Amino acid sequence: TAGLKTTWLGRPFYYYEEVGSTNQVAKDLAEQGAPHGAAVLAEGQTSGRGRLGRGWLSPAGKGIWLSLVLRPRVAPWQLPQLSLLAAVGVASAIKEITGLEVGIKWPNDILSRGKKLCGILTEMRAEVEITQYVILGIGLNVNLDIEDFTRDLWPLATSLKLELGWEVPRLPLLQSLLYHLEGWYQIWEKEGFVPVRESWKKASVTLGRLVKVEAGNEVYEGRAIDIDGEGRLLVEGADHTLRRFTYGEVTLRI
Ligand code: BT5
Repeated sequence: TAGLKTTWLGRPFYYYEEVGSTNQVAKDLAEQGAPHGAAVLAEGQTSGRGRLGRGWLSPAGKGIWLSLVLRPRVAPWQLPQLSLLAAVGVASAIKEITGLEVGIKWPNDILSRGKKLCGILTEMRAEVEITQYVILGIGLNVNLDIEDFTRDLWPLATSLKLELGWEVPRLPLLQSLLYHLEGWYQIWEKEGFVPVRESWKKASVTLGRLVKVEAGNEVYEGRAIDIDGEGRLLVEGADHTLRRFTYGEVTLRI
């Protein structure tokens, strides 16, 4: 924690050589009372998790596999805002350390040239109207080489090293990431979702595009026109009906 540029995020900081999933470790720590701001980082994960039961490739020493324990004093319906906030924070840190401009695909995939650079997994425990804790999991591909990706993943995924052509030092990137996340979190607490939403929209590669949204058994096609005050995606169909999506898989269409 010596090099941390934050006041509360990343304190305490738990560092592991290898875990199954940092989100699981963070969840266990949260259940045992870990405070708001606690962070869990691992060099490698053996069973990194994506959304909806999917996996996350996390080779040792090549990425930032990070989970944060947050205890926001907000109602559960506001929590999707937090994962959009995380995407904005990640984009800010990448820009600061590498100069790379990334795009955000709703809700919170970070892309470079259309390929996935970072994924975010938010898990929470809430009871009725009260949020107990949120685990914000961030998987950022920093120095993965082509060989690190599986054959089916490589056309869809990338790393900062592969985008930039140079090895990116992970420590300054991690420090910057925590710094920007803390900064955005404080803006969100003080001013609400509006400034976060504006910043998210600037980096969005989804808005204005024709999209296909798969949510549950449903597939809906239309133009993504905005995100609302809850972070939901607004899609306008050919018949001008408007649909809002809280979650779902978005495919961008030309
Ligand atoms: C996500 O899920 O994008 C959320 C990923 C969150 C990972 C972090 S790492 C730290 C923390 N601890 C965890 O256990 N998880 C979090 P989703 O949108 O469902 O995307 C998953 C899909 O992305 C997979 O099914 C693969 O197709 C693809 N994928 C897997 N590993 C990848 C990687 N390293 N880079 C890019 N794409 C990947």
